[in-house]
Amino acid sequence: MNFKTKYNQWVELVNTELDHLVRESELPQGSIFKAMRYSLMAGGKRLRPVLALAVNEMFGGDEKWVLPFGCAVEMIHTYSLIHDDLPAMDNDDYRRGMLTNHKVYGEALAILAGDALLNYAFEVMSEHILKENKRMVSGVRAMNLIARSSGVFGMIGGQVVDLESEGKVISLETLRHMHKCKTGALIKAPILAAAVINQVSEEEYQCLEIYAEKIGLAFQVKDDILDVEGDSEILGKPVGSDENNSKSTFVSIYGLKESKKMLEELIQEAITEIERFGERSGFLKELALYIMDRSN
Ligand code: GRG
Repeated sequence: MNFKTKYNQWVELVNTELDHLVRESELPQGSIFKAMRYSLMAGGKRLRPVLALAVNEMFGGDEKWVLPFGCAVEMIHTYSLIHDDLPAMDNDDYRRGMLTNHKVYGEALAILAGDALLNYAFEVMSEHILKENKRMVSGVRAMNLIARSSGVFGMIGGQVVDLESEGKVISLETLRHMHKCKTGALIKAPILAAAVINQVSEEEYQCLEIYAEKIGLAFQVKDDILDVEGDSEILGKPVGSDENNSKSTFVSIYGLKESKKMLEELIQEAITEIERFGERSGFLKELALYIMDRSN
């Protein structure tokens, strides 16, 4: 099966599971479920759950067991996008080709929808783990990894550095640290969570960690490039927001040409690392190339 077909199959699987996990409700608080579903089911590449599923398959793992962890990361990712778009943060009107959550439901419910998705991610994972005694320890380890990656040592930490860097020229070291936390941590989390669930060896874990860090950084470099030369129709959000918000990006510091070179190098390094797994690495190799060539 070719890469795109396989990717799309996994996207379908994830969408079906998310649709099943977050239902509309007749309860008096029904509006929160609507607001959660609005952003969660608005499309998106589903890159993070696909990464969990791909690593899991590489080790011959049980798809049904890893899927809720992947979906939980997607819920956390969606909460971060809802909050990032709020007037107090980036104040964006469009996301995933649709009006942002606060534009439709108002600021208060959008904040709560983000909070609810974050909380629900941990409800989903913990309920799933509680179902099977035998896999409880590796399940809790995977959940802990996801918690840490989305918190103050990961995504939230990176967002704080981003917020406090606006309008300032920051060093390459700070820029890398910011992106390692803000974007990279939540790309690395599903990869390593699937590794932990499959009880991979120390050597295999390290290899996946390097691959994850390379594609995580490459993902951000590409994001910065797309913000300059992407198509807003395809991206589903306006371009040029980094410049408008006076953000330091790889492009603003290095220029387009150098950023593209950096992107190619990171992807090549990621491929070299994952090739250690031999034939089993086919999908993850192609996925690295997809990150480089993506248009949204
Ligand atoms: C508010 C705690 C908090 C964190 C926000 C993720 C984030 C941190 C901000 C989003 C800003 C941004 C555009 C970051 C660049 C990388 C990124 C996460 C892009 C969006 O991810 P995609 O391209 O989105 O995977 P889809 O919609 O495809 O899921």
